[in-house]
Amino acid sequence: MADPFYITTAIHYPNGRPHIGHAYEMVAADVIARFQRQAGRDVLFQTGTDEHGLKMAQAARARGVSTRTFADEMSSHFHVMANSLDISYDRFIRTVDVDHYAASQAIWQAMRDNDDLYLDRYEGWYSVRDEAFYDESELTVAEDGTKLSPQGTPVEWTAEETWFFRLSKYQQPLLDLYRDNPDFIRPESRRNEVMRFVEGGLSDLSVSRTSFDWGVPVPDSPGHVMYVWVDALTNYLTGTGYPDPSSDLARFWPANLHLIGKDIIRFHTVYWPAFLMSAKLPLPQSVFGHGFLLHRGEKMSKSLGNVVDPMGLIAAFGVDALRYFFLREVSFGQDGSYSAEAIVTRVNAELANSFGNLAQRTLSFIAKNLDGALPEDGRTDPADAALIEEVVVACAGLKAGFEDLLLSQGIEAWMRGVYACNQYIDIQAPWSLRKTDAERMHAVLGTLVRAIRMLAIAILPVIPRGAAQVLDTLGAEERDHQAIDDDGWYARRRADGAPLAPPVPAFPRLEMPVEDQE
Ligand code: ME8
Repeated sequence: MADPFYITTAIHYPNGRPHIGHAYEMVAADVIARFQRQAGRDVLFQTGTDEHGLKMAQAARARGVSTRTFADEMSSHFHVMANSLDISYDRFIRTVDVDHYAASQAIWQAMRDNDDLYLDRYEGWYSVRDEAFYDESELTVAEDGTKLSPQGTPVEWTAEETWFFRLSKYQQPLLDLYRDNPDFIRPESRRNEVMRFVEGGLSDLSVSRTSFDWGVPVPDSPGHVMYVWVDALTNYLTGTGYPDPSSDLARFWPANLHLIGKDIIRFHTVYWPAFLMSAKLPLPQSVFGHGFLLHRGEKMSKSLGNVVDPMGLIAAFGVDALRYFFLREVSFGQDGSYSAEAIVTRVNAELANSFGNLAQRTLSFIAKNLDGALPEDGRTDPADAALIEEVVVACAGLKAGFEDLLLSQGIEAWMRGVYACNQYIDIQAPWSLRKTDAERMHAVLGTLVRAIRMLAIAILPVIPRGAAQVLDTLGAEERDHQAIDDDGWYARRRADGAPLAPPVPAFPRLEMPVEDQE
Protein backbone atom coordinates (compact mmCIF):
# COMPACT_ATOMS: atom_id res chain seq x y z
CA MET A 1 0.00 0.00 0.00
CA ALA A 2 1.35 3.42 -0.94
CA ASP A 3 2.40 5.85 1.74
CA PRO A 4 -0.54 8.09 2.81
CA PHE A 5 -0.32 11.84 2.28
CA TYR A 6 -3.03 14.04 3.76
CA ILE A 7 -3.16 17.68 2.71
CA THR A 8 -5.72 20.31 3.65
CA THR A 9 -6.48 23.94 2.86
CA ALA A 10 -7.99 26.23 5.46
CA ILE A 11 -11.75 25.98 5.35
CA HIS A 12 -13.03 29.28 4.06
CA TYR A 13 -15.59 31.59 5.64
CA PRO A 14 -18.51 31.86 3.23
CA ASN A 15 -19.78 35.12 4.73
CA GLY A 16 -19.00 36.71 1.36
CA ARG A 17 -18.18 35.45 -2.11
CA PRO A 18 -14.86 33.68 -2.68
CA HIS A 19 -11.97 36.00 -3.52
CA ILE A 20 -8.63 35.55 -5.16
CA GLY A 21 -6.91 34.59 -1.87
CA HIS A 22 -9.24 31.62 -1.55
CA ALA A 23 -8.58 30.63 -5.15
CA TYR A 24 -4.82 30.95 -4.65
CA GLU A 25 -4.80 28.72 -1.58
CA MET A 26 -6.93 26.03 -3.27
CA VAL A 27 -4.71 25.99 -6.34
CA ALA A 28 -1.49 25.76 -4.34
CA ALA A 29 -2.84 22.84 -2.31
CA ASP A 30 -4.16 21.20 -5.45
CA VAL A 31 -0.79 21.36 -7.17
CA ILE A 32 0.85 19.70 -4.16
CA ALA A 33 -1.89 17.05 -4.00
CA ARG A 34 -1.57 16.27 -7.72
CA PHE A 35 2.21 16.23 -7.47
CA GLN A 36 2.17 13.75 -4.56
CA ARG A 37 -0.39 11.54 -6.33
CA GLN A 38 1.79 11.54 -9.42
CA ALA A 39 4.75 10.56 -7.21
CA GLY A 40 2.79 7.48 -6.11
CA ARG A 41 1.52 8.63 -2.71
CA ASP A 42 -1.92 7.63 -1.44
CA VAL A 43 -3.37 11.15 -1.23
CA LEU A 44 -6.32 12.55 0.71
CA PHE A 45 -7.01 16.19 -0.10
CA GLN A 46 -9.64 18.18 1.76
CA THR A 47 -10.98 21.70 1.33
CA GLY A 48 -14.32 23.25 2.27
CA THR A 49 -16.19 25.95 4.15
CA ASP A 50 -16.22 27.13 7.78
CA GLU A 51 -19.82 28.03 8.42
CA HIS A 52 -20.35 28.62 12.13
CA GLY A 53 -19.62 31.64 14.29
CA LEU A 54 -20.94 35.10 14.85
CA LYS A 55 -19.65 36.50 11.57
CA MET A 56 -21.86 34.10 9.57
CA ALA A 57 -24.85 34.68 11.84
CA GLN A 58 -24.51 38.46 11.45
CA ALA A 59 -24.05 38.29 7.67
CA ALA A 60 -27.22 36.16 7.36
CA ARG A 61 -29.17 38.56 9.54
CA ALA A 62 -28.07 41.47 7.37
CA ARG A 63 -29.48 39.62 4.36
CA GLY A 64 -32.69 38.78 6.18
CA VAL A 65 -32.40 35.01 5.69
CA SER A 66 -31.88 32.13 8.10
CA THR A 67 -28.24 31.38 8.83
CA ARG A 68 -28.54 27.86 7.39
CA THR A 69 -30.11 29.11 4.15
CA PHE A 70 -27.39 31.73 3.84
CA ALA A 71 -24.65 29.16 4.56
CA ASP A 72 -26.04 26.73 1.96
CA GLU A 73 -26.11 29.38 -0.72
CA MET A 74 -22.73 30.91 0.04
CA SER A 75 -20.91 27.61 0.49
CA SER A 76 -22.07 26.58 -2.97
CA HIS A 77 -20.10 29.49 -4.50
CA PHE A 78 -16.92 28.08 -2.99
CA HIS A 79 -17.79 24.61 -4.18
CA VAL A 80 -18.42 25.86 -7.72
CA MET A 81 -15.16 27.81 -7.67
CA ALA A 82 -13.21 24.72 -6.54
CA ASN A 83 -14.64 22.77 -9.46
CA SER A 84 -13.98 25.60 -11.91
CA LEU A 85 -10.34 25.71 -10.82
CA ASP A 86 -9.94 21.94 -11.40
CA ILE A 87 -9.28 21.38 -7.70
CA SER A 88 -8.91 17.61 -7.24
CA TYR A 89 -10.25 17.50 -3.68
CA ASP A 90 -11.40 14.19 -2.24
CA ARG A 91 -13.86 15.91 0.04
CA PHE A 92 -15.36 19.37 0.14
CA ILE A 93 -16.25 19.54 3.82
CA ARG A 94 -18.87 21.81 5.30
CA THR A 95 -18.84 22.34 9.04
CA VAL A 96 -22.60 21.80 9.06
CA ASP A 97 -22.04 18.17 7.94
CA VAL A 98 -23.41 15.66 10.43
CA ASP A 99 -20.17 13.71 10.87
CA HIS A 100 -18.39 16.98 11.66
CA TYR A 101 -20.66 17.56 14.64
CA ALA A 102 -19.78 14.09 15.89
CA ALA A 103 -16.04 14.69 15.47
CA SER A 104 -16.18 18.11 17.19
CA GLN A 105 -18.11 16.72 20.13
CA ALA A 106 -15.70 13.78 20.39
CA ILE A 107 -12.59 15.98 20.59
CA TRP A 108 -14.38 18.22 23.09
CA GLN A 109 -15.13 15.18 25.25
CA ALA A 110 -11.52 13.99 25.00
CA MET A 111 -10.23 17.41 26.15
CA ARG A 112 -12.72 17.39 28.97
CA ASP A 113 -11.70 13.86 30.01
CA ASN A 114 -8.15 15.18 30.25
CA ASP A 115 -9.37 17.88 32.65
CA ASP A 116 -8.49 20.71 30.27
CA LEU A 117 -11.91 22.39 30.17
CA TYR A 118 -13.52 24.41 32.96
CA LEU A 119 -16.43 26.84 33.28
CA ASP A 120 -15.75 30.47 34.16
CA ARG A 121 -16.77 33.96 33.24
CA TYR A 122 -15.10 35.54 30.20
CA GLU A 123 -14.63 39.26 29.95
CA GLY A 124 -12.51 40.67 27.19
CA TRP A 125 -12.09 41.93 23.66
CA TYR A 126 -13.45 40.01 20.68
CA SER A 127 -13.18 40.72 16.95
CA VAL A 128 -16.10 39.29 15.01
CA ARG A 129 -14.26 39.78 11.70
CA ASP A 130 -11.30 37.69 12.92
CA GLU A 131 -13.46 35.49 15.20
CA ALA A 132 -10.68 35.95 17.74
CA PHE A 133 -10.11 37.11 21.32
CA TYR A 134 -7.37 39.64 22.05
CA ASP A 135 -5.53 40.93 25.10
CA GLU A 136 -5.79 44.63 25.83
CA SER A 137 -2.03 44.88 25.23
CA GLU A 138 -2.40 43.70 21.61
CA LEU A 139 -4.86 46.44 20.63
CA THR A 140 -4.34 49.78 18.93
CA VAL A 141 -6.71 52.73 18.84
CA ALA A 142 -7.98 54.25 15.58
CA GLU A 143 -8.30 58.01 15.06
CA ASP A 144 -12.01 57.89 15.86
CA GLY A 145 -11.29 56.06 19.12
CA THR A 146 -12.28 52.56 17.93
CA LYS A 147 -10.10 49.85 19.38
CA LEU A 148 -8.52 47.65 16.72
CA SER A 149 -7.07 44.13 16.71
CA PRO A 150 -3.54 43.48 15.39
CA GLN A 151 -5.27 42.61 12.05
CA GLY A 152 -6.83 46.09 12.03
CA THR A 153 -10.39 44.92 12.68
CA PRO A 154 -12.69 46.48 15.31
CA VAL A 155 -13.03 44.67 18.64
CA GLU A 156 -15.93 44.72 21.06
CA TRP A 157 -16.13 44.03 24.76
CA THR A 158 -17.80 40.72 25.55
CA ALA A 159 -18.73 39.28 28.92
CA GLU A 160 -20.40 35.89 29.33
CA GLU A 161 -20.09 32.55 31.05
CA THR A 162 -17.95 30.29 28.88
CA TRP A 163 -15.90 27.15 28.94
CA PHE A 164 -12.16 27.69 29.07
CA PHE A 165 -9.40 25.53 27.63
CA ARG A 166 -6.22 25.28 29.74
CA LEU A 167 -3.97 26.63 27.02
CA SER A 168 -1.49 27.92 29.62
CA LYS A 169 -0.64 24.32 30.52
CA TYR A 170 0.68 23.73 27.00
CA GLN A 171 3.24 26.53 26.79
CA GLN A 172 6.25 24.32 27.43
CA PRO A 173 5.00 21.30 25.42
CA LEU A 174 4.44 23.67 22.47
CA LEU A 175 7.91 25.20 22.76
CA ASP A 176 9.35 21.66 22.89
CA LEU A 177 7.35 20.77 19.80
CA TYR A 178 8.74 23.73 17.81
CA ARG A 179 12.27 23.03 18.99
CA ASP A 180 12.16 19.30 18.18
CA ASN A 181 10.35 19.68 14.84
CA PRO A 182 11.79 22.58 12.89
CA ASP A 183 9.45 21.78 9.98
CA PHE A 184 6.31 21.95 12.08
CA ILE A 185 5.92 25.63 11.18
CA ARG A 186 7.03 26.83 7.78
CA PRO A 187 8.35 29.09 6.44
CA GLU A 188 11.03 29.94 8.99
CA SER A 189 9.84 33.55 9.47
CA ARG A 190 6.44 32.30 10.67
CA ARG A 191 8.11 29.86 13.03
CA ASN A 192 10.04 32.66 14.69
CA GLU A 193 6.90 34.78 15.02
CA VAL A 194 4.97 31.96 16.73
CA MET A 195 7.82 31.04 19.04
CA ARG A 196 8.09 34.63 20.24
CA PHE A 197 4.36 34.70 20.87
CA VAL A 198 4.35 31.47 22.90
CA GLU A 199 7.47 32.44 24.83
CA GLY A 200 5.55 35.55 25.93
CA GLY A 201 3.13 33.32 27.88
CA LEU A 202 -0.27 31.83 27.07
CA SER A 203 -3.60 32.62 28.72
CA ASP A 204 -6.38 30.08 28.91
CA LEU A 205 -8.71 30.30 25.94
CA SER A 206 -12.45 30.89 25.99
CA VAL A 207 -13.88 28.05 23.86
CA SER A 208 -17.67 28.32 24.08
CA ARG A 209 -20.29 31.00 23.57
CA THR A 210 -23.73 31.49 25.10
CA SER A 211 -24.84 34.70 23.38
CA PHE A 212 -25.85 32.96 20.11
CA ASP A 213 -26.62 29.42 19.01
CA TRP A 214 -25.11 29.08 15.51
CA GLY A 215 -22.47 26.48 16.28
CA VAL A 216 -21.82 22.93 17.41
CA PRO A 217 -23.56 22.33 20.76
CA VAL A 218 -21.19 21.68 23.65
CA PRO A 219 -21.88 18.17 25.02
CA ASP A 220 -23.81 18.17 28.32
CA SER A 221 -23.83 21.96 28.57
CA PRO A 222 -27.15 23.41 27.42
CA GLY A 223 -26.95 26.92 26.01
CA HIS A 224 -23.27 26.65 25.00
CA VAL A 225 -22.02 26.33 21.45
CA MET A 226 -18.35 25.77 20.66
CA TYR A 227 -16.13 28.71 19.78
CA VAL A 228 -15.99 28.58 15.99
CA TRP A 229 -12.25 27.86 15.85
CA VAL A 230 -12.63 24.70 17.95
CA ASP A 231 -14.99 23.14 15.46
CA ALA A 232 -13.25 24.69 12.44
CA LEU A 233 -9.86 23.16 13.27
CA THR A 234 -11.50 19.83 13.97
CA ASN A 235 -12.60 19.62 10.31
CA TYR A 236 -9.17 18.15 9.58
CA LEU A 237 -9.97 15.19 11.85
CA THR A 238 -13.52 14.82 10.56
CA GLY A 239 -12.04 14.15 7.14
CA THR A 240 -10.22 11.09 8.45
CA GLY A 241 -13.30 9.49 9.99
CA TYR A 242 -12.51 10.59 13.57
CA PRO A 243 -13.51 9.39 16.15
CA ASP A 244 -13.92 5.99 14.48
CA PRO A 245 -10.50 4.29 14.53
CA SER A 246 -11.78 1.60 12.19
CA SER A 247 -12.64 4.13 9.46
CA ASP A 248 -10.99 3.51 6.09
CA LEU A 249 -9.68 7.05 6.29
CA ALA A 250 -8.11 6.77 9.73
CA ARG A 251 -4.77 5.96 8.08
CA PHE A 252 -4.54 9.58 6.93
CA TRP A 253 -4.19 11.01 10.43
CA PRO A 254 -1.90 12.77 11.32
CA ALA A 255 -2.06 15.14 8.36
CA ASN A 256 1.14 15.72 6.43
CA LEU A 257 0.41 19.32 5.58
CA HIS A 258 -2.05 22.02 6.61
CA LEU A 259 -1.74 24.75 4.01
CA ILE A 260 -3.10 28.05 5.31
CA GLY A 261 -2.51 31.79 5.05
CA LYS A 262 -0.17 33.75 7.27
CA ASP A 263 -2.99 35.48 9.20
CA ILE A 264 -4.22 32.26 10.80
CA ILE A 265 -0.90 30.68 11.70
CA ARG A 266 -1.47 31.17 15.44
CA PHE A 267 -4.69 29.15 15.41
CA HIS A 268 -2.97 26.29 13.60
CA THR A 269 0.33 26.18 15.42
CA VAL A 270 -0.69 27.12 18.97
CA TYR A 271 -4.34 26.25 19.59
CA TRP A 272 -4.59 23.24 17.26
CA PRO A 273 -1.57 21.27 18.53
CA ALA A 274 -2.61 22.09 22.11
CA PHE A 275 -6.12 20.72 21.49
CA LEU A 276 -4.64 17.60 19.92
CA MET A 277 -2.15 17.08 22.76
CA SER A 278 -5.00 17.42 25.21
CA ALA A 279 -7.10 14.87 23.29
CA LYS A 280 -4.02 12.62 23.12
CA LEU A 281 -3.98 12.58 19.35
CA PRO A 282 -0.94 12.68 17.05
CA LEU A 283 0.06 16.10 15.70
CA PRO A 284 0.19 17.13 12.05
CA GLN A 285 3.62 17.01 10.49
CA SER A 286 3.69 20.51 9.12
CA VAL A 287 1.76 23.76 8.87
CA PHE A 288 2.74 26.06 6.01
CA GLY A 289 1.63 29.71 6.13
CA HIS A 290 1.53 31.09 2.59
CA GLY A 291 1.61 34.80 1.86
CA PHE A 292 -1.15 37.10 0.70
CA LEU A 293 -2.00 37.93 -2.85
CA LEU A 294 -2.40 41.66 -3.26
CA HIS A 295 -4.05 43.48 -6.13
CA ARG A 296 -1.36 45.71 -7.67
CA GLY A 297 0.40 45.47 -4.33
CA GLU A 298 -2.55 46.75 -2.28
CA LYS A 299 -4.60 44.83 0.22
CA MET A 300 -7.98 43.96 -1.26
CA SER A 301 -10.86 45.89 0.17
CA LYS A 302 -14.38 46.55 -0.98
CA SER A 303 -13.87 50.30 -0.55
CA LEU A 304 -10.86 50.29 -2.90
CA GLY A 305 -12.96 48.41 -5.47
CA ASN A 306 -10.17 45.91 -6.08
CA VAL A 307 -11.80 42.70 -4.91
CA VAL A 308 -11.47 40.69 -8.11
CA ASP A 309 -13.84 37.81 -8.64
CA PRO A 310 -11.78 34.69 -9.40
CA MET A 311 -14.59 33.36 -11.60
CA GLY A 312 -14.15 36.44 -13.80
CA LEU A 313 -10.42 35.76 -14.07
CA ILE A 314 -11.07 32.14 -15.06
CA ALA A 315 -13.50 33.33 -17.72
CA ALA A 316 -11.05 35.95 -19.02
CA PHE A 317 -7.81 33.93 -19.00
CA GLY A 318 -8.64 30.23 -18.56
CA VAL A 319 -7.98 27.91 -15.64
CA ASP A 320 -4.50 26.74 -16.58
CA ALA A 321 -3.30 30.29 -17.13
CA LEU A 322 -4.51 31.40 -13.72
CA ARG A 323 -3.10 28.33 -11.97
CA TYR A 324 0.27 28.80 -13.66
CA PHE A 325 0.39 32.48 -12.82
CA PHE A 326 -0.40 31.95 -9.12
CA LEU A 327 2.40 29.51 -8.56
CA ARG A 328 4.99 30.90 -10.91
CA GLU A 329 4.68 34.58 -10.09
CA VAL A 330 4.75 34.41 -6.30
CA SER A 331 7.61 32.94 -4.34
CA PHE A 332 5.63 30.52 -2.18
CA GLY A 333 5.40 31.74 1.41
CA GLN A 334 5.80 35.42 0.50
CA ASP A 335 3.20 37.99 -0.47
CA GLY A 336 2.64 38.55 -4.15
CA SER A 337 0.94 41.02 -6.39
CA TYR A 338 -1.41 40.34 -9.28
CA SER A 339 -3.02 42.33 -12.03
CA ALA A 340 -4.44 41.54 -15.44
CA GLU A 341 -1.21 42.80 -17.11
CA ALA A 342 0.95 40.62 -14.90
CA ILE A 343 -1.12 37.54 -15.75
CA VAL A 344 -1.05 38.26 -19.48
CA THR A 345 2.67 39.01 -19.52
CA ARG A 346 3.73 35.95 -17.56
CA VAL A 347 1.45 33.49 -19.31
CA ASN A 348 2.24 34.75 -22.79
CA ALA A 349 5.98 34.69 -22.20
CA GLU A 350 6.19 31.25 -20.63
CA LEU A 351 3.16 29.20 -21.64
CA ALA A 352 2.03 30.58 -24.99
CA ASN A 353 5.38 31.67 -26.49
CA SER A 354 7.63 29.09 -24.88
CA PHE A 355 6.11 25.74 -23.90
CA GLY A 356 2.98 26.06 -26.03
CA ASN A 357 4.93 27.23 -29.05
CA LEU A 358 7.50 24.47 -28.64
CA ALA A 359 4.79 21.80 -28.60
CA GLN A 360 2.76 23.39 -31.34
CA ARG A 361 5.56 24.01 -33.82
CA THR A 362 7.08 20.56 -33.30
CA LEU A 363 3.83 18.64 -33.47
CA SER A 364 2.31 20.56 -36.36
CA PHE A 365 5.57 20.15 -38.30
CA ILE A 366 5.33 16.39 -37.75
CA ALA A 367 1.64 16.39 -38.67
CA LYS A 368 2.37 18.24 -41.89
CA ASN A 369 5.60 16.65 -43.02
CA LEU A 370 5.40 13.10 -41.64
CA ASP A 371 1.62 12.72 -41.71
CA GLY A 372 1.73 12.52 -37.93
CA ALA A 373 3.98 9.43 -37.91
CA LEU A 374 6.49 9.35 -35.07
CA PRO A 375 9.93 10.27 -36.37
CA GLU A 376 12.34 7.42 -37.00
CA ASP A 377 15.65 7.07 -35.17
CA GLY A 378 17.79 9.18 -37.47
CA ARG A 379 21.49 10.03 -37.27
CA THR A 380 22.17 11.31 -33.75
CA ASP A 381 24.35 14.19 -32.69
CA PRO A 382 25.77 14.90 -29.18
CA ALA A 383 23.36 17.86 -29.03
CA ASP A 384 20.44 15.39 -28.87
CA ALA A 385 21.65 13.59 -25.76
CA ALA A 386 22.68 16.94 -24.25
CA LEU A 387 19.15 18.27 -24.68
CA ILE A 388 17.57 15.20 -23.13
CA GLU A 389 19.97 15.53 -20.22
CA GLU A 390 19.00 19.18 -19.73
CA VAL A 391 15.33 18.25 -19.74
CA VAL A 392 15.88 15.43 -17.24
CA VAL A 393 17.69 17.90 -14.96
CA ALA A 394 14.87 20.43 -15.39
CA CYS A 395 12.19 17.89 -14.45
CA ALA A 396 14.26 16.74 -11.47
CA GLY A 397 14.56 20.40 -10.43
CA LEU A 398 10.79 20.76 -10.51
CA LYS A 399 10.42 17.62 -8.41
CA ALA A 400 12.97 18.71 -5.83
CA GLY A 401 11.36 22.16 -5.58
CA PHE A 402 7.86 20.78 -5.19
CA GLU A 403 8.93 18.32 -2.50
CA ASP A 404 10.18 21.29 -0.45
CA LEU A 405 7.20 23.53 -1.32
CA LEU A 406 9.50 25.78 -3.35
CA LEU A 407 6.85 25.90 -6.01
CA SER A 408 7.94 28.87 -8.11
CA GLN A 409 11.57 27.74 -8.03
CA GLY A 410 10.43 24.29 -9.19
CA ILE A 411 8.60 25.80 -12.14
CA GLU A 412 11.57 28.01 -12.92
CA ALA A 413 13.78 24.90 -13.12
CA TRP A 414 11.24 23.36 -15.50
CA MET A 415 11.24 26.49 -17.67
CA ARG A 416 14.99 26.05 -18.18
CA GLY A 417 14.17 22.75 -19.88
CA VAL A 418 11.62 24.49 -22.10
CA TYR A 419 14.11 27.22 -23.07
CA ALA A 420 16.74 24.59 -23.85
CA CYS A 421 14.30 22.91 -26.25
CA ASN A 422 13.49 26.16 -28.00
CA GLN A 423 17.18 26.91 -28.43
CA TYR A 424 17.75 23.40 -29.76
CA ILE A 425 14.97 23.67 -32.29
CA ASP A 426 16.30 27.04 -33.53
CA ILE A 427 19.84 25.72 -33.87
CA GLN A 428 18.91 22.37 -35.40
CA ALA A 429 16.32 24.00 -37.69
CA PRO A 430 14.39 20.90 -38.76
CA TRP A 431 12.60 22.96 -41.44
CA SER A 432 15.93 23.36 -43.28
CA LEU A 433 16.92 19.74 -42.72
CA ARG A 434 13.73 18.64 -44.43
CA LYS A 435 15.31 19.43 -47.79
CA THR A 436 18.93 18.62 -47.05
CA ASP A 437 19.14 15.81 -44.48
CA ALA A 438 15.90 13.94 -43.78
CA GLU A 439 17.64 11.42 -41.56
CA ARG A 440 18.94 14.13 -39.28
CA MET A 441 15.53 15.84 -39.31
CA HIS A 442 13.99 12.65 -37.96
CA ALA A 443 16.53 12.48 -35.13
CA VAL A 444 15.86 16.11 -34.18
CA LEU A 445 12.09 15.70 -34.17
CA GLY A 446 12.31 12.42 -32.24
CA THR A 447 14.45 14.12 -29.60
CA LEU A 448 11.92 16.92 -29.33
CA VAL A 449 8.99 14.54 -28.97
CA ARG A 450 10.76 12.78 -26.10
CA ALA A 451 11.62 16.10 -24.44
CA ILE A 452 8.12 17.52 -24.82
CA ARG A 453 6.64 14.39 -23.31
CA MET A 454 8.89 14.62 -20.24
CA LEU A 455 8.19 18.32 -19.75
CA ALA A 456 4.43 17.83 -20.12
CA ILE A 457 4.36 15.04 -17.52
CA ALA A 458 6.38 17.11 -15.05
CA ILE A 459 4.12 20.16 -15.35
CA LEU A 460 0.80 18.25 -15.23
CA PRO A 461 0.10 19.13 -11.56
CA VAL A 462 0.27 22.84 -12.38
CA ILE A 463 -1.55 23.02 -15.73
CA PRO A 464 -3.50 19.78 -15.88
CA ARG A 465 -5.62 20.66 -18.93
CA GLY A 466 -3.00 21.92 -21.34
CA ALA A 467 -0.35 19.41 -20.34
CA ALA A 468 -2.83 16.54 -20.73
CA GLN A 469 -3.80 17.88 -24.15
CA VAL A 470 -0.16 17.75 -25.28
CA LEU A 471 0.23 14.23 -23.87
CA ASP A 472 -2.99 13.13 -25.57
CA THR A 473 -1.63 14.37 -28.89
CA LEU A 474 1.48 12.28 -28.29
CA GLY A 475 -0.58 9.27 -27.18
CA ALA A 476 1.50 9.16 -23.99
CA GLU A 477 -0.59 7.32 -21.46
CA GLU A 478 1.75 6.85 -18.49
CA ARG A 479 1.86 10.11 -16.60
CA ASP A 480 3.55 9.56 -13.28
CA HIS A 481 7.05 10.62 -12.31
CA GLN A 482 8.53 7.26 -13.05
CA ALA A 483 7.29 7.60 -16.61
CA ILE A 484 9.48 10.69 -17.09
CA ASP A 485 12.61 8.55 -17.03
CA ASP A 486 11.16 5.69 -19.03
CA ASP A 487 13.16 5.85 -22.22
CA GLY A 488 11.48 2.68 -23.48
CA TRP A 489 8.37 4.75 -24.16
CA TYR A 490 9.46 6.11 -27.50
CA ALA A 491 10.29 2.68 -28.92
CA ARG A 492 7.02 1.22 -27.66
CA ARG A 493 5.02 4.13 -28.97
CA ARG A 494 6.70 3.85 -32.40
CA ALA A 495 6.07 0.11 -32.46
CA ASP A 496 2.33 0.62 -31.94
CA GLY A 497 2.36 2.60 -35.20
CA ALA A 498 -0.62 4.89 -34.52
CA PRO A 499 -0.05 8.44 -35.83
CA LEU A 500 0.00 11.40 -33.47
CA ALA A 501 -3.35 13.10 -33.00
CA PRO A 502 -3.74 16.40 -34.87
CA PRO A 503 -2.23 19.06 -32.56
CA VAL A 504 -4.50 21.75 -31.15
CA PRO A 505 -2.80 24.78 -29.53
CA ALA A 506 -2.89 24.02 -25.80
CA PHE A 507 -1.81 27.46 -24.56
CA PRO A 508 -3.34 30.28 -26.60
CA ARG A 509 -1.91 33.77 -26.34
CA LEU A 510 -3.87 35.94 -23.93
CA GLU A 511 -5.16 39.40 -24.73
CA MET A 512 -5.72 42.14 -22.17
CA PRO A 513 -9.43 42.40 -21.36
CA VAL A 514 -10.75 45.68 -22.78
CA GLU A 515 -11.82 47.08 -19.39
CA ASP A 516 -8.26 46.66 -18.05
CA GLN A 517 -6.55 48.46 -20.91
CA GLU A 518 -5.36 51.87 -19.92
O1 ME8 B 1 -9.58 32.32 8.14
N1 ME8 B 1 -4.24 36.11 -0.25
O2 ME8 B 1 -11.24 31.80 6.64
P1 ME8 B 1 -11.02 32.95 5.55
C1 ME8 B 1 -3.98 34.83 0.06
N2 ME8 B 1 -12.33 30.12 8.28
N3 ME8 B 1 -4.67 34.13 0.97
C2 ME8 B 1 -5.66 34.74 1.62
C3 ME8 B 1 -6.01 36.08 1.35
C4 ME8 B 1 -5.24 36.78 0.36
N4 ME8 B 1 -5.47 38.03 0.02
N5 ME8 B 1 -7.04 36.40 2.16
C5 ME8 B 1 -7.33 35.29 2.89
C6 ME8 B 1 -10.55 31.66 7.81
N6 ME8 B 1 -6.49 34.30 2.57
C7 ME8 B 1 -11.03 30.52 8.67
C8 ME8 B 1 -10.06 29.37 8.54
S1 ME8 B 1 -9.25 26.86 9.07
C9 ME8 B 1 -9.60 25.70 10.22
C10 ME8 B 1 -10.41 28.15 9.36
C11 ME8 B 1 -6.47 32.94 3.13
O3 ME8 B 1 -12.09 32.70 4.54
C12 ME8 B 1 -6.43 32.94 4.64
O4 ME8 B 1 -5.13 33.16 5.07
O5 ME8 B 1 -10.93 34.27 6.18
C13 ME8 B 1 -6.92 31.55 4.95
O6 ME8 B 1 -5.89 30.59 4.90
C14 ME8 B 1 -7.93 31.30 3.85
O7 ME8 B 1 -7.68 32.27 2.83
C15 ME8 B 1 -9.36 31.39 4.31
O8 ME8 B 1 -9.60 32.63 4.91
